[in-house]
Amino acid sequence: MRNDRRHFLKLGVAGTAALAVGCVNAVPEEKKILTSTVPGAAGSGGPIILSTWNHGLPANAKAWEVLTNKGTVLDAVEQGVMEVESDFTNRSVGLGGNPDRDGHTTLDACIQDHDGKCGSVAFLEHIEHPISVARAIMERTPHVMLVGEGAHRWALENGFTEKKLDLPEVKKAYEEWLKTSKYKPVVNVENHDTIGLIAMDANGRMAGSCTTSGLSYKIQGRVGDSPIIGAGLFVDGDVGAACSTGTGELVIRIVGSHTVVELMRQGVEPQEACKQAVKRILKFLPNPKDHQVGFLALRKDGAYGAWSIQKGFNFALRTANDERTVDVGFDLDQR
Ligand code: SD4
Repeated sequence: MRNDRRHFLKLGVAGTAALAVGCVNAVPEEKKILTSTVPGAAGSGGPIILSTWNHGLPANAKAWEVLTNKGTVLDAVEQGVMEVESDFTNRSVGLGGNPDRDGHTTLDACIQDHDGKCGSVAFLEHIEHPISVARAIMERTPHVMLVGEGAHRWALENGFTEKKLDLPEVKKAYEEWLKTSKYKPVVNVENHDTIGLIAMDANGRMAGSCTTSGLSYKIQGRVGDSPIIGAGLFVDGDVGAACSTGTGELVIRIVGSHTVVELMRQGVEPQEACKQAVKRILKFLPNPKDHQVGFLALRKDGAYGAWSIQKGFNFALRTANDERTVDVGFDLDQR
């Protein structure tokens, strides 16, 4: 897998320049990303897969494999993020995630299809693939969201099995944290690595998924934006899809992903839609340097964009001709 970011960026500038349908915003070169369409994708704009952060590369690779082996786009978004849920070195997704302040790793996830059908699970423990539980809730119950003990019981009754991990590194870091018990999210480091993945197949069908262990050392029972449809993820096949990462409390306040999709519905370009959503957050945020939020958007014609509060957010892109990460533009300069 190619994952050298500088290499990708070089490719990115050359590649996307040729494809650009318009470069929005007069920002310095290093803060700029292009809104582009996908080569050879006239009409539907797909297949295309976008996902948050570097761990989006293996997730996209899996999702691509599913799509190119006749899987549905829903299968692709589920199986893509399952790769990351099963990476137990990841401290903010899946069972390898850092615990809450009481020592429990609790998981949140959601999934949504082209037609807006959705499923969600939150505050779930000891299940390796919360994204699959979310999908099963969508497909096998009359509900959208199950949480905590009820969700756990339902999952076990419906074919999921328990997995209990005891990872020494996680335990050690938790014990270290207990010495001060100070809750302070570290921007872009250990607690902003949720994976959100949005995709479109060759027929223009879209879907999205989002999965996280949430903020490290959170209060027990805390749930962020990631399993909240409209906040951490929103898909409307008539318009496009969006997902978010970062401080969930801020995203929930503006129903972030829904906001991005609605802005695209009104004709705003994907990157600009993400930027306007970030702007809404910045308006009420007294201490923006302490927070990161990033939005990622895909329009139904294959145009895409992203924006974040500050430097450090990137996303992974996969199309027939392109596999790379893209550094995202931002509002606050932290250099
Ligand atoms: C949350 N948005 O729970 C998530 C945080 C995140 O890795 O991005 N975590 O608020």
